[in-house]
Formats: sequence, structure tokens, C-alpha cells
Amino acid sequence: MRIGITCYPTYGGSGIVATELGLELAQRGHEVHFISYANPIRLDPDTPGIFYHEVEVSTYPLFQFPPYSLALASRMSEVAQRHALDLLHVHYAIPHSISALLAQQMITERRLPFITTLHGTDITLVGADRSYFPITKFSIERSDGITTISEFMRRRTEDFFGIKKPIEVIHNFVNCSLYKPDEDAQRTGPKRILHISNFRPVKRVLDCIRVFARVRQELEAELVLAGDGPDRGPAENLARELGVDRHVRFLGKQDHMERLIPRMYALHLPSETEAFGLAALEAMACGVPPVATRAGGVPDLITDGLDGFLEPVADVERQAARFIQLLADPALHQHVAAAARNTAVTRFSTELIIPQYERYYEHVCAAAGTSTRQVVSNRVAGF
Ligand code: GMT
Repeated sequence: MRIGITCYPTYGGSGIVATELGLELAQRGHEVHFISYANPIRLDPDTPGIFYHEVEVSTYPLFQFPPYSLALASRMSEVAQRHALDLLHVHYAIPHSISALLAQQMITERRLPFITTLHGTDITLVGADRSYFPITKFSIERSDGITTISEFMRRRTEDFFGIKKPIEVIHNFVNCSLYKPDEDAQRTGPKRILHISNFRPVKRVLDCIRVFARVRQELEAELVLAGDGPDRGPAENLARELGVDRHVRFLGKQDHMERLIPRMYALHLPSETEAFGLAALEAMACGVPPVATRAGGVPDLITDGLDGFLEPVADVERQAARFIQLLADPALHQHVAAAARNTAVTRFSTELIIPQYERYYEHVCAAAGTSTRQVVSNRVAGF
């Protein structure tokens, strides 16, 4: 198939999933065209089967806000026509879904179906904002296919937006050949707790510092934070205030998480809300047990006490107690680490999830073909 993919190309779970999906599809013989304002971070545009089309947004004195959605729609329709795309697949509803709808309408010779994948804050935060709610609902309803990454997200989208169309749950995935354990690295050096995020308030990064300070009262450990964003400064200040700054390292944005994660002992994901928790899945594939909050779609991934731990949001004492238990008991750590790897391999590996996307693409294209024929036969019948 020839597939156009649009995502946010910067750091963020939806862009990573979209990029990895495109790369996997290209390996399986599909032709994949990325359409975005920048080359997605994990994408090597030299990869066979991968093409990158930049969206240029011109500025003009009248435009206080350059209309990216329109430039994207123009580029989508142009690329779709020139490369005879079979479908567009957009990641993160706002504004990609509405741009895809416009691109579809700009192509009059045939029907170009588009699929919207809902990733999290496009529904739980941004889409819930009064200014974006109606357009988000409209673009989801007009999508030829809708997927999301957890049962929680499906229910949330149906309940909150009143969406009646079927929403397909296709979980996040991980390449288990790339993300794999390194037990020697885990055994050497201090026991390190890792946090990965874009440091937005929803991630509750300050809880990482509070929990870590509590852990340090009982055990030797280090805290490693990968990523960057608005709460990095406040987190650095809090580490100083709590007197643990010498044991906390802020790495900033990292490109090769598969090299970093296996050297860590446990992962902390204390989010307020989390549609799935891709960072936890990548850690689990590396045999790094996650301690996460029982929030949103995380229970789709982590079975509490088996392959990780789930604790209440903002409960510093309970989250700290889990780390203390995990760091003090090597047998427990080994057991949970093995179960975490097993969950990643048997439920969320690329080999299992990518074919679900391929089947869904075929289903959506077939349905769009049927509806096109239906329109034609309706016209013939005089409707
Ligand atoms: O909100 C973020 O952290 C970024 C966001 C995105 O869309 O870029 O991540 C969401 O998508 C990821 C990939 O599907 C999910 O694994 C994350 O759980 C989800 N984040 C939130 O819901 C907060």
C-alpha cells in the first residue's frame, strides 16, 4: 500500500509511535510518505520505502498565527495525488485530522480515506478545551477510521465526545529485538531509577523527586531523568531543596533510549493521566520494572504486582515504598523484570501489533471503496 503519515515530529509519544509504525510498514514492503513540518526525530529519510515531504508555512504580516493546518492540508492533497496514496493516517487529532478531511475534500477524482489515531492529550486535555472540542469531535466523526491506544481511550472518546462510530484499539508496540535487557549493566554501579517524559505538568515530574528523596532515606540510589520541558527547572530546584541534587541527573532529550533504558534498575511513571505509557512499555521490554500510577490506560499495560506496580496518583509514600521494596529485594526485582519482558514480547511486540494496523488499513480502504460504489449506485438510482 501507499500510506501518508502525519504526526508531530518533535519529542513525544505520538510522533515516536507514528515514526516507528512508518519504518515497520516500509520494512514490510509498503511505501510510506511522512508529511510534516520537520523530519520526525527517529526517522532516517534514506530508509528504503520511506519518503519525507516538508510542509512549509509562509508567514505574512496579516497572519498573527500562520495557518499550519491549511498548509498541511494543501501538502497532503498534493502528495496524495502525486504519489497515488491509498490512505492518510494521522496521529494526534488536532489539527492533523481536520487537515486530512480538507485534503480528502480537495481530491475530487476519487475518495482518499483517512484514519485518525488518538494518542492521549488530544482527547484528555486539548480536545476537552472549549475552543477545540467541537472541531475535534467533528474531525473524529468524519474520519474513515479511528484507532486509539488503550481501552481507556476508547471509552473516554466515546463517552466524552459521544462518538458512535467504532473505535479500534491498537495498543502501542515495541521492537523487542532493539529494546532488550542488559543484565550485566543492571548489576554494575548504583541502582538507578529512570524517568522519561516531556516534563509537562501532567507527568508530575516533581513526584519523581519527592519519591526519590524518600527512597534515599532508606537506600543508596540514583535518579536519572531523560527529556525536557516546562517542569525541568522546578524539578531541579526541588532536588536542591530536598538535598538530593548530587544523586539526580538531568540528561535532557535523548535519541537512543534503547541504549539508555537497559542500564537502569527501575522506571518511574507518576503521571496524572496517561493514555497508555509508551515509556513504561519500552522499559518493560528491557527488563526494567515500572512503578506507575493507576491512571488512564496504564492498567492495559501493567498488571499490578506481576510485571510492574500501580499506585495512586500523588501518593508519594506508596510509590516510594514500592521502589524501596524493589531495590532491596533482588529476587523480587528479577521476577518482575522477567515478567515485564514477557509481557512486552507476548502482548506488545511489533510482530503482533503492526499486522493489526495492516488489517485495519485494508478494512478501511475496502469500506471506503464500498461507500464510493454506494454513492455511485445511489446517484444511478436517483437518490
Ligand atoms: O502527552 C504526552 O506525553 C505525549 C503524547 C503524544 O501524543 O505525543 O503521548 C501520548 O501518546 C503516547 C503514544 O501513543 C502514549 O503512550 C502516552 O501515554 C500519551 N500520553 C498521555 O496520555 C499523557
